[in-house]
Amino acid sequence: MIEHKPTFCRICEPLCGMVATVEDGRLVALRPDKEHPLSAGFACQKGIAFTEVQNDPDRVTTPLRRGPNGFEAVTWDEAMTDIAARLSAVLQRHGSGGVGWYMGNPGAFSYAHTFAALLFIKGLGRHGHYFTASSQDTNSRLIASQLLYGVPTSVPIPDLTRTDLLVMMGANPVVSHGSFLTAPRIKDRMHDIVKRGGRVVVVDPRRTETAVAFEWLGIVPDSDSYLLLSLLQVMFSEGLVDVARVSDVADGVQWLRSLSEPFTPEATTTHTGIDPASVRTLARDLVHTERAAIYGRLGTCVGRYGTLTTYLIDAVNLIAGNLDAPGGSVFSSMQTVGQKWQNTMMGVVMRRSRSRKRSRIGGIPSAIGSEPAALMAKEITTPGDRQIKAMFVSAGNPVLSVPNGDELEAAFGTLDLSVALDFYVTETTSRCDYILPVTTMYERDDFPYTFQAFQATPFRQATEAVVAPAGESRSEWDIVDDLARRLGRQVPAFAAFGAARKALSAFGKTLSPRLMIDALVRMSEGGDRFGLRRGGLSLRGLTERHPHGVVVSPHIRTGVLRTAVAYLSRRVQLVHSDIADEVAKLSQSAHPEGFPLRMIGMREPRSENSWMHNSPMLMRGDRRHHALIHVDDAAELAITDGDVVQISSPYGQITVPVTATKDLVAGVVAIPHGWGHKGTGGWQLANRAGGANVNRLTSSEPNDVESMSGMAWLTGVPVRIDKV
Ligand SMILES: Nc1nc2c(c(=O)[nH]1)N[C@H]1C(S)=C(S)[C@@H](COP(=O)(O)OP(=O)(O)OC[C@H]3O[C@@H](n4cnc5c(=O)[nH]c(N)nc54)[C@H](O)[C@@H]3O)O[C@H]1N2
Ligand SMILES: Nc1nc2c(c(=O)[nH]1)N[C@H]1C(S)=C(S)[C@@H](COP(=O)(O)OP(=O)(O)OC[C@H]3O[C@@H](n4cnc5c(=O)[nH]c(N)nc54)[C@H](O)[C@@H]3O)O[C@H]1N2
Ligand code: SF4
Ligand SMILES: [Mo]
Repeated sequence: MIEHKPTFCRICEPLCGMVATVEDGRLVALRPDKEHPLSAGFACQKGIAFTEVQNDPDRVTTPLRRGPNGFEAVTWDEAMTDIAARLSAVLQRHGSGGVGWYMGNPGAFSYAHTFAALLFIKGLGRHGHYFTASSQDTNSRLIASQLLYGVPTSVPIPDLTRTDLLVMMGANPVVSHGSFLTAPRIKDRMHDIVKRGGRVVVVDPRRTETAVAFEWLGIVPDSDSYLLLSLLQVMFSEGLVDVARVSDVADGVQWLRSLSEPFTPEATTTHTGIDPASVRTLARDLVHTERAAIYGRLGTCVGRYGTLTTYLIDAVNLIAGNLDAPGGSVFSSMQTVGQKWQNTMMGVVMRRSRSRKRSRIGGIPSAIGSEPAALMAKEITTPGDRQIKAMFVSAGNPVLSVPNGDELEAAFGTLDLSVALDFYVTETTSRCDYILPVTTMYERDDFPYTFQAFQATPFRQATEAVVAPAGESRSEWDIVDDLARRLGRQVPAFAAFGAARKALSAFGKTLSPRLMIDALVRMSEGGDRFGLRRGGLSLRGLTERHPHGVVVSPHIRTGVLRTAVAYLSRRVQLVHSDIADEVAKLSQSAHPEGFPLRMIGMREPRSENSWMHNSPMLMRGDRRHHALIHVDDAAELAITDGDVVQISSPYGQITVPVTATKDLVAGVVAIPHGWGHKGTGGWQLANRAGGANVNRLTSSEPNDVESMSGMAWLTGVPVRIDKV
């Protein structure tokens, strides 16, 4: 039997609509959904190629245990009995502080997975170590929000469908398809801005695929704070700021003014490489364009001053009069009933956990309850109270994605217990005692909860699983639920969870994350309020009545700042001594001698971080890892295209072939991450493609972790190139 089931892709953030062709219970093809209101027949190559991941002969579909001769298949019961026993021993000897969980990027695309990881690690006790890919991605964004608005979850996004000037810093949506900005067909939406007479300006050290399509302003890596301080300086000194209006909604406008005062465009040009006249013009345009927004993403989050830079991006939006205004930088959200007080409560909890909880190594304050993954290896190897002895990794490949992969790889070898929840044998999972096979996105029901707050057009879609789990695969939730049952007596929170489950089952309900997500949909904008609003949405209503999804409102609501801000004053807080300290640090930071170049990242259209290099469709044309350097630097070093070079930083080195280009600021080297596959088992095609692990060049030293948010330092890393 052949069926065509509407669903959506969950590889990256636009969540494009897909139609899955299922033949006798097997996924045989994926095609873009023409009836999806926003992606409207668009999907990228990765989305289409997912059939090859789903049916990959290298996929792990039975539990694997590592033995002296490599991995061997075991039954679920064997695996879980042993894991529970060993975990129990760790808990007895070391308490919850002996256990860690790292959840990687794909975890954020499954609400049940996120719940599972949190239930597990927080349920074990107060001292468990929780890490996520967020400390390599976005914690600086979240901490800037916490400072400004009192809560990490109030993250403004550009009002893409209405803006007339979009300044993009450190983002390359033509390749990435947008991040912290869920907008299917984002390239078309940006072209719409130009079509209605507006502009898109891309501030980036590389003339990226996005910069080529719009306007490029080249910048020296990791110098964005200087540019932003100058924009503020110009706005204040030229009297462009409506101080009374801004002071109505924010505290500390004069403080910000003094902070930015020394940073004239003439003073910052040596750092940024941007001429003063361009800075002045940009500042004026941001103020005078009725609908303008400045947006920063990965490139501005992963420098040494990610929190400061992100704070300044929002400050520029605020000072220019563009925050919470149509076409400006706006707060999208599900508009749940009682949102204002939910935010207030959340703000209190987050601020308390931040002031109380610091990482054992490095003393970094907790960022939304998580620790810096860059310090994970040291948390495993450094003796003492709360040393990690048992580690769980779900949906992550930290050996490739986190600074100093070699150190982490070695650290895994010292653990009493290591368990991966994944469907591939990877550079990380191959180091674990167990690999527990999980369901893919098409084998689970879903509602993209994490991305609701970033929707450029408020939209809802939910999906049921389109195929049954392959082999013996199980969902992350079922795995954690099983472990919680086995540890029930020992862990009070799990015992309480078990009791609640029992109580609910008496009413014919299953205690699962689905129950909570359904409640959320029902109580938010467009929801059915549990029957009080006829025709409103519920999770089931979404899948049954709106299989292609539904737009709940044509635009993001504005005028919501007092709800977005969680401080009781309901006013944006600009004054923070940590921010002043970071500004002071800016001028002190020097680069080490002997490393004249700066390394930046580069995402590729046919890669998704480290995990799609085993798809033949995506690896066509003998794709290989390579770095880009500027033609002038290549000439100086007598390097020609295709030469294999050694790239060294103060922290490590790699060898990789290079290509010379004019599309870079001179002195910059761009290297994609997610390569460096190795090993004999596991993903065979990926292993053959090999490449180098760029995170051998990045630092896992506590001093190199951004002190406010625990972010890994991934851009602007000093490097040197030598011919080999
Ligand atoms: N095809 C593809 N799509 C993806 C992914 C993928 O691996 N492949 N990964 C997904 C993930 S996990 C994420 S988080 C998103 C990220 O999506 P984006 O936020 O769009 O990030 P990138 O594509 O990495 O683009 C970051 C840009 O910042 C620039 N940059 C580097 N350093 C600096 C700097 O100091 N200042 C400035 N102004 N710019 C700088 C880089 O040159 C690069 O063009 O993409 C997602 N989408
Ligand atoms: N130098 C440098 N380093 C970077 C970056 C950079 O730009 N430069 N980018 C950073 C960013 S933004 C990110 S998000 C991280 C990503 O880093 P990670 O999240 O640590 O790694 P991924 O490569 O995304 O690996 C995802 C893993 O999840 C598995 N997987 C896929 N779907 C599922 C699922 O549904 N369930 C489970 N359990 N497993 C699944 C895949 O098989 C794969 O093993 O990398 C970061 N590292
Ligand atoms: S752009 Fe992202 S969400 Fe859309 S099809 Fe491609 S991988 Fe999937
Ligand atoms: Mo990411």
